[in-house]
Amino acid sequence: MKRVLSGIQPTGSLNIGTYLGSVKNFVKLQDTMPDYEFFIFIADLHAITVPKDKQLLRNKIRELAALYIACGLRPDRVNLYIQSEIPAHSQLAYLLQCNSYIGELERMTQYKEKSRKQETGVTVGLFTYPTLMAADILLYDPEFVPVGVDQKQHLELTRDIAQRMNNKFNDIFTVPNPLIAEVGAKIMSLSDPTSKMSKSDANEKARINLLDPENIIKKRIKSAVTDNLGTIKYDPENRPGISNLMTIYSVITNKSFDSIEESYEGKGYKEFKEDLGEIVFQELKPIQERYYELINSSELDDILDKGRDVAAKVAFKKIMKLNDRIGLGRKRRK
Ligand code: ATP
Ligand code: LTN
Repeated sequence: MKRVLSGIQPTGSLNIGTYLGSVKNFVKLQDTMPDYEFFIFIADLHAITVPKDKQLLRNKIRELAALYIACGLRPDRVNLYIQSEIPAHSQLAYLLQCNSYIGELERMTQYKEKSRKQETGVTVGLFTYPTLMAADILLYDPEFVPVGVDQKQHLELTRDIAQRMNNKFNDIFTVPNPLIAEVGAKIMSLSDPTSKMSKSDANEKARINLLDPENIIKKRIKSAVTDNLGTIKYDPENRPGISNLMTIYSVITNKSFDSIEESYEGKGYKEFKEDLGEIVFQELKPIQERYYELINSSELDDILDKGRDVAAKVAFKKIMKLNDRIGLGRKRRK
């Protein structure tokens, strides 16, 4: 069966920007691509390329897994697993490192940016991150890998490495294609609508996290920056604040900007924001309810166990095949 694969790092908290811009899309793909098998994993090994607190990391891994299921990833369609529970990821990463060049890793923008920000203690893990990412992908021979634009360069490197390995080791890997989300909704910060809503923004007021309680959700919308024109009109160039709120409204309700404008003609921000607060709350309520059901349940462990078992089998087979083609260990008896 053809496959789609992606990984998510367990850092920060999921907010409505990531949810509306990415997770919701992902949930849609599982239904619109019925001929494909889905592999989605929590990239915890990637998270430790920069130092992490033990308890926080543990909690984030589980939180993210529960949230993805709560947002609608269906365990019968998706193999959801935790990267570090499958040793083949680290094994293949090493084998790929022996077939990658320092020069090509030095060219990676994310490495350049992250290592520049962190003046001392830049780890080898941060440097070799793209070869681990390539391993995550190539183990499973996916045809498509949905990622944000920021990961496109890593995907290109993965393709280069796959082709190089294919030349050396007799077409061992499928060369994957990036599936860059078509520019869907980009949700902006609630306190500065000219920059993206982001989990690393120090200002809490800038975002709504998926697990925020009702009063916080409504408070954040109420205090969202707009302008002093007071009319509900979509004009992202000149009126980014209200346009951003309208985008959130539109993505959740599937209403066009025209019809939103129409229903708020003659009404002001107060009424619009009250409605939007309720709309966002109603969207997040079932997600939160499902999340709290899952987070301490054995159901979540069963989902992650099943995902791990399916993925581990595929991954182990690939490692054995590659070891054999490289000439490692003893020759396998047929
Ligand atoms: P950081 O704050 O570290 O930059 P982030 O909040 O941008 O992180 P990521 O984990 O890098 O989140 O993003 C995961 C996915 O969600 C990416 O595909 C990204 O394009 C998408 N995404 C993140 N924030 C938004 C947003 N505000 N609007 C639309 N899509 C978003
Ligand atoms: N590097 C990615 C997360 C990631 C990933 C992957 C995505 C790790 N391994 C494999 C797709 C396929 C990120 O930081 N968003």
